[in-house]
Amino acid sequence: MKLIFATHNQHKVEELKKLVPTSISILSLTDINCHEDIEETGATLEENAEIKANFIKYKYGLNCFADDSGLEIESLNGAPGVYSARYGGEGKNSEDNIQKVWKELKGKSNTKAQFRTVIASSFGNKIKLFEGIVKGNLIFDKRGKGGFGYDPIFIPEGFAKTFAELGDVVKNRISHRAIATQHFLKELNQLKKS
Ligand code: ITT
Repeated sequence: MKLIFATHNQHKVEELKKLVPTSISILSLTDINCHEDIEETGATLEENAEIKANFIKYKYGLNCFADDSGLEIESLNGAPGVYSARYGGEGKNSEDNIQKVWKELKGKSNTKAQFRTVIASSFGNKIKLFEGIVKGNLIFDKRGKGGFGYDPIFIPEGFAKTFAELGDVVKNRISHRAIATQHFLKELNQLKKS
């Protein structure tokens, strides 16, 4: 089965490919020759995930899914959340985003944060949403070379290393994206049976 993943983020595509069974081949927007930047105008992760999935549905008439993810920091009332990609400026630059997190957290002792992913699937005329959350703590230095985005400063609960240090295998077992993908795969299995 072929599934379109409505994202331009190659890191996400690589993670997803490792999360789904080999019977499902994941095609990114680049793979279907869609190079447009889909404007994420929603006020929530849910709205943005739907916007991305609907864009592909209406433009190409293809079944697809999209994920919108963000880092939600407790002492910043859930910021950057839906604005995680451009928190440090328009460039979508991970280094700038991390610097901005550190600046906003300065002087705060509560470093609790969570990553949240919302997957929107669009099959036929139905949109469905699936959520995944991983809780953890932020640190004030960058550790590790794996992952992407905020991974070098995020230590998931129950671990002593950042997502960037833990690497793909562990991240893909416990991450926000892995949990949301498991829910989505259950739904796919139901669809196949019906
Ligand atoms: P698409 O919209 O094309 O899917 P994007 O990079 O803009 O790609 P999101 O809006 O979902 O993706 O994600 C917002 C930002 O949150 C992203 O750019 C990263 O900085 C961060 N992020 C998302 N998932 C992450 C993860 O698993 N680990 C670390 N940071 C992550």
